[in-house]
Amino acid sequence: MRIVVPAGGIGGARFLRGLKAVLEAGADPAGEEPAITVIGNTGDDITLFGLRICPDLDTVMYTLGGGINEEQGWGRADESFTLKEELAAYGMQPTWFGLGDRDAATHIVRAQMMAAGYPLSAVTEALCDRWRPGVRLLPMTDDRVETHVVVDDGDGGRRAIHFQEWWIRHRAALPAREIIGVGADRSSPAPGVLEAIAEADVVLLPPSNPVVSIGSVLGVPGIREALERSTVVGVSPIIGDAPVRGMADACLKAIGVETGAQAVAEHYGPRLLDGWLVDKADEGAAVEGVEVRSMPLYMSDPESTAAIARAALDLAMELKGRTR
Ligand code: FO1
Repeated sequence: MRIVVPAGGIGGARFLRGLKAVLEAGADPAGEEPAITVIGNTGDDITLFGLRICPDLDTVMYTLGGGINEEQGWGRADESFTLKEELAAYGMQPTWFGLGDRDAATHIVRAQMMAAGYPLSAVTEALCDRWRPGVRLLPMTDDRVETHVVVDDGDGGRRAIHFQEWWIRHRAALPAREIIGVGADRSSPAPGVLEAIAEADVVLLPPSNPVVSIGSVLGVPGIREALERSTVVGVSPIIGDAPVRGMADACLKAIGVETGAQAVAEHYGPRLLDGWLVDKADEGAAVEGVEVRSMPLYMSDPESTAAIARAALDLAMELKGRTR
C-alpha cells in the first residue's frame, strides 16, 4: 500500500501520526508493506541570520521523529532560547521569530549542506537519517518558493511581507489582500515527487491549511495535474465556520473562499478530490462529483486522529475500487 500525503505543518503532522498508527496496527487493507511519502510544503521557508528555516518540513520530521514540542505543535521539546537572546542583545532583527537553540542546529546543518551545493531534498533526507520519521519526507520542490502576504501599508498603499512575519508577528490579523507564492511559477517538483504520486495507490489531503500549505504544494507546476490522476481523499480543515486550528480563515478570506467545509472542497475542485471527510457539524455538505462522508473530525487525541486517518484511507480504497 503506497500512500502519498501532501502536507503542511501542525495539522498535517498530527494526521500523519494517526495514519502511521493505523498502518502499524496491521490494519492495512492491501496487506503489502505500507509506505507513506509526504510531499512537504516549503512555501513557509525563511532565511534568517544566514540560516534556512523550513517550518513545515521540520514540524513533520520532529512530530513523527519524537522531538516535537507537543503543546506548541512546532519547534523542539525541551527547548531553550539563549541564541535568540544573544542575537537580540546585538540588536539583530527580527526578534519576533522564536528561534530555539536545539532547532537552530537543524537550520545550521541545512544551511551548511545547501552552501555545499546539496539540494533541499538531499538535506531533508540527511536530517531524517537522525529523526527516522517512518515516512519518506520530500520537499515539494528544491527550488526557492516563499509565501508572501500583501497587506495595507497604512499610507493607502500596499506592501508584501513574508508569511512568517504575517503569521507570527501579526498573528494574521493584518487583512491579507493577496497571498503570493514567490517563485512558484518557476519551480519544479523535487526529485521523486511525481514518481511517488504516479505509483501511489491513494493520495490523502490532511487538514492542513488549504491555502498556504496544501495550496502551496498544488502551486508547484505539475503536482496538481499528477494528483488529479490519482484517487484523492481530503479531510476538511474547517469545522462549522471555523478552522480547527491556526488561521486558515484569514488565508481563505484572502483568496475569496468562504470558511466552510463545502467551500474548501469546491475550492480544491472535483477534478482533484474524489472524496471529502467533513465533521458531523457539516453533515449537509454536498459537492458535485465528490463523495462526502461525515464523522467527528477533532484530532483531540491519538485514537481520534487514527480513526480519521482510517476513515480517509477506507474511503480512498472504496473510491479507488469504483474508478478502476
Ligand atoms: N510559530 C509561532 O507562532 N511563533 C514562533 O515564534 C514560531 C517559531 C518557529 C520556529 C521554527 C519553526 O519550524 C516553526 C515556528 N513557528 C512559530 C511555527 C510556524 O510559523 C508555523 O508552524 C508554520 O510556518 C505554519 O504552519
